[in-house]
Amino acid sequence: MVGRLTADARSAALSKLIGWSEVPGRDAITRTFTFRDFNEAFGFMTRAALVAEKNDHHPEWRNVYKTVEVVLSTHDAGGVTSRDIALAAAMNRIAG
Ligand code: HBI
Repeated sequence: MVGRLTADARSAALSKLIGWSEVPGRDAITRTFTFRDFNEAFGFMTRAALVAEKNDHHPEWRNVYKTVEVVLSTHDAGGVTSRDIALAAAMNRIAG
């Protein structure tokens, strides 16, 4: 199992991830993506879901119309790991 990142390592990784920030009071990271419409938001979720399933690492997320609110944390490890950073980077690439 991959281990939780230290606070310093998490900050360093976050500084390279546009739009992502720490969740207050929880060892997790979050970003809210806003698209032009529901179609684009759901297209993003579909592509991100394929990456998540391929890597066996899944997001907590909530879709309301054209926004997708994502929270990433590695449940097995009880906090943010390199797997969350990798999925966050993939989501940023998918969102363009
Ligand atoms: N997704 N975010 C997240 N965290 C996990 O620990 C996790 C997961 N998806 C699948 C998964 N773990 C499995 O490896 C275990 O539940 C068996």
